[in-house]
Amino acid sequence: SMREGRPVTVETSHCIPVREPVVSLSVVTECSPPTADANVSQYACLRRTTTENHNKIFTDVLEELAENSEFNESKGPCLAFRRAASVLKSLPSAVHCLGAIQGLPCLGEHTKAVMEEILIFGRSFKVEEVQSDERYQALKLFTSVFGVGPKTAEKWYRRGLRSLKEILAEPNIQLNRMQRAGFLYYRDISKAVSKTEAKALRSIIEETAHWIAPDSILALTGGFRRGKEYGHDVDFLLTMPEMGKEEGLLLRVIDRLRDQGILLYCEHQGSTVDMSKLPSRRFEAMDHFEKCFLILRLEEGQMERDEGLQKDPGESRGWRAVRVDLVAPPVDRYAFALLGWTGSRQFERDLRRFARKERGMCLDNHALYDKTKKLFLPATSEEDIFAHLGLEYVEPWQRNA
Ligand code: DCT
Ligand code: MG
Repeated sequence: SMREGRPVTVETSHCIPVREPVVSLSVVTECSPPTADANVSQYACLRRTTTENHNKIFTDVLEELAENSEFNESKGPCLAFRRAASVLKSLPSAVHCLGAIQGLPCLGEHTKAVMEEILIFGRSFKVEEVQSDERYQALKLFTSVFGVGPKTAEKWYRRGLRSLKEILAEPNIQLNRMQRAGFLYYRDISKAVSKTEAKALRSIIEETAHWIAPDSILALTGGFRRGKEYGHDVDFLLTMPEMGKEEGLLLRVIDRLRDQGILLYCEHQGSTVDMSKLPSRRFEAMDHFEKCFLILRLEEGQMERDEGLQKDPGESRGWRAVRVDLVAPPVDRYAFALLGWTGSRQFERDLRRFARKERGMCLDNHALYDKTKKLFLPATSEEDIFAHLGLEYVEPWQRNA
C-alpha cells in the first residue's frame, strides 16, 4: 500500500537522503487543542471506530511495523504497534502534533518516535528500513499466497528462495492443495474484493442455500458487515432457525455450488465443537464450527451494471476468482459466532481481554462463561452479549478498530 508522505528529500542513486524537516519543529512541542481526551479507553470495545480513518499516515506505518514484528516473532512489540494503530483509528480528527496524543492510551515510546518522524519529515525512516529488508519482503510476498502462513514462508526463505517464480520452479517443494489453489488464482485473490462483488456473492449463496432449505439464514459478516468498501475475502454465516437442522446443509450448499460450475476450490472442515472444553482461552485458536474455505468464480454479468461496464472489455475475461469463508454454527451459538466473525480482529481481541480482565469472564466465538458464577451466559443476539459484559452496544460499523 502506498503512503502519501510528502517527498522531503533530494535523492539520487549515489547520495544519502538528506533528512530535512518539512515542517517547523513546533509540531513536536506546540499544539493545537489536544485531540486526546482522557476519555479514550485502552479497550477497543469501549471505543467507536468507523471506516473513516483520519490518521492513515500513521496507522499504515504502525501496522507494517506490527507485521514485521510478527515475522520476527516479537509478540509484545507486534501487539503494541497494533494497539497503537487501533487507538489512532478511533480519533475524530488527524493528529498534527505530538501534544495532541498526550494522555492517549497504548502509545509507547517506539510508537511516539515513529509518529514524530512522520510529523517532522513526512515519512518514517524506520518503516522504510523494514520495507527494504530482504527477509521482510520475501515473507510478505510468500504469506500473500492463500494457504501460506509465516512458518512455511520462513522455511522457503531459509532455503534461499526469494520470489514466487523460484518457489514454483523448485522441484523439492511440495505444495499442498490449498497452496496450489493459492498460486493458481494468485492474481485474482490478491486483488481487493469490492462491496458490489460481495453483494453479488451474497445473492448467489443465498439463492443456493434457499433452494436447498428455504428457511436457512445467511448473514454477511467480516469487514463488509462493518461497512468496508473493500476486503480480502467475503465472510458468511449460515444457519437454520431450528437446532440441529443445520447439519448437512453446508455440504449440500457446496455440492450445489459445484453443480453450478462456480466452485473453484473448497476446503471443508467438519464441526469439532465440544461444549465440555469451552470456552477456549486462546483467541487465535480457530473456532470449532463446521466451515469451508472457498474460491468461487464470480461472473461479471452477475454484478451490478456500473462496475461491470467500467472495465476495459479487451482486458476483461468476464469473471474473477474470489475467496469466500462460509461458517455454519448451530443457531444457539449464532450470536457468538456473528460477534466473533464480524471482527475486526483488534476489536475481538479487546472484547476477550476486557471480558477476562474486567469481568472475570471468558468469551470466544462459541460462548461466554462467567468464571465467578461458574456458568455459561446464553445469548440470542449480539446485544445480549454486550449486556452480559456490561458494555454499551457497539454497532458493527463502529467496530473497525
Ligand atoms: N475470525 C475468527 N476466526 C478465524 C478467522 C477470522 O474469528 N479463524 C474473525 C476475525 C475477523 C473476522 O473473522 C473476519 O476475518 P477476516 O476476513 O480475516 O477479516 P476482515 O475484517 O473481514 O478483513 P478483510 O476485509 O481483509 O477480509
Ligand atoms: Mg473478510
